[in-house]
Amino acid sequence: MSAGPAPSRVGSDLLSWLGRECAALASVPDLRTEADLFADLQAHAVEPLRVAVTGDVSTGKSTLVNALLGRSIALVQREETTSEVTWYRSPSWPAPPTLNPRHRCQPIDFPLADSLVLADTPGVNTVSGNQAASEQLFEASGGIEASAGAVSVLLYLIGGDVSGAALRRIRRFAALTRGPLGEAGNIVLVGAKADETVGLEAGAWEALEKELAVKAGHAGGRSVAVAQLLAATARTGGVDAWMLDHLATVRRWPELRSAADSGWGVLISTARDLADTAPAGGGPALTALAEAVPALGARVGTAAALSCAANALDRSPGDPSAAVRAELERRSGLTALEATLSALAADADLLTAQAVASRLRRLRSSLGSSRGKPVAAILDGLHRHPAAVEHEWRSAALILEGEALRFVPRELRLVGARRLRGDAPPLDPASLRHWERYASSTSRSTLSRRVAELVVEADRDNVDIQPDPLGGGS
Ligand SMILES: Nc1nc2c(ncn2[C@@H]2O[C@H](COP(=O)(O)OP(=O)(O)OP(=O)(O)O)[C@@H](O)[C@H]2O)c(=O)[nH]1
Ligand SMILES: [Mg+2]
Repeated sequence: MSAGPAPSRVGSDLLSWLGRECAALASVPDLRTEADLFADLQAHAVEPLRVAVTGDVSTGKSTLVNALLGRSIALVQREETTSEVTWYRSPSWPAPPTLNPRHRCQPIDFPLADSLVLADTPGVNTVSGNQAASEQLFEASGGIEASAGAVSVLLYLIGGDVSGAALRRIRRFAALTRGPLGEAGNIVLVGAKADETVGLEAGAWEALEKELAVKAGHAGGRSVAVAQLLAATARTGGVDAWMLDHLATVRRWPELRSAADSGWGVLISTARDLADTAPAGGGPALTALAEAVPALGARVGTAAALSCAANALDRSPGDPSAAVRAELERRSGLTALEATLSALAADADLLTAQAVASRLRRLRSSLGSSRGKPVAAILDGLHRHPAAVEHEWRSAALILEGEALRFVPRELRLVGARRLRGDAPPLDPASLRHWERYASSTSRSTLSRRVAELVVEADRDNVDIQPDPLGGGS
């Protein structure tokens, strides 16, 4: 075990150092029994950002994972389905040791594979009790298990209202992985199946995102609405000749498009009525459409989405499949979620370091003062690492970019965040005065005062932090 980190380039250097230190713990004679745990801590430190997808049963977690993977790999069904935790990770990352027999690794290349590893998990409220397979990722009973908090970011899918149980679970995870300021900034509330919960109108999505942002503010996170089924269908080959044939039928009969707005039942009865009266050649296609409704529903969720997909054929006569895929993907909102994930992945070094440090802190308490000494030495080294100040500033930036300090005007928050990240010129006098006032206002929370202090400090020190050229996380 080395005495402390060698001072060098900040950022991913810290993680390499942390990974080596965790690996070295395995050779401490007194700690040999924990070898698997140390190997997992090492893997956690050096691999891309660990992201887990969780939420109630059937909120569409596996569908979202398939959309992000661009392939239908995770099993999707109406009823309770996922029973184990599957880690999807680039084949270039060796599998970490299995700390839980109900976790497995699936090597796969996917668009974000260089910047994150993705876990699909059972619902948190299963009848079968399958959530036991993933609980350890999010919570620590007794507050000491170092295998808890083994993910750095949580995507928490919300199917309707944000329940008290969900908020408690989210806050427990935030506490497990908290950063230097007490807030982790590593939680995304996902308004899932938005097509079903609020419909496809842009205004309804804005309202949903605003509502979630308030809750995400309480949870120290950020929020985004998605209709993941539309993205999964667009990206995993769901827009095939069979579907295009049915869309062509919907396109041909304006009555069907308006019927679709009233739901599948009305669409079926309208198609059947039309089939009886349709001129020669139209009947079979209409009857086939009525019969195909359950299978179409499994691809687009709502009849309104089917009608939107048919409208896309009108607008782009060139390549009908590409037009429909583009429309479904646009409606799904998935690119906004991917942008959020990419932004978090750009802070992978920070988020991973804080998650691993939290695990080490719990490990030190569980080992006691004598056996826990080598772990305490690592924590001490982390504290003294040259990256520590930069981490505190970037933590503050993450908080400003999320929803936790929503009462601060958005423009001011974003300028403050950019200043903390060193990629904006000095604050103008009016903004600086705002931040100084926040920093000294006793009516504000400790968190907001500390964040304001750091903005002022970063601005005064005028140090421009350059982004990590390796992208962090590895
Ligand atoms: N309307 C609509 N339905 C969806 C969406 N995403 C998933 N579904 C449907 O919801 C059901 C459950 O989807 P899954 O992806 O299996 O949900 P899950 O959260 O992984 O379920 P468990 O693993 O059992 O907890 C399936 O019938 C999906 O087709 C969506 O964006 N919109
Ligand atoms: Mg599932």
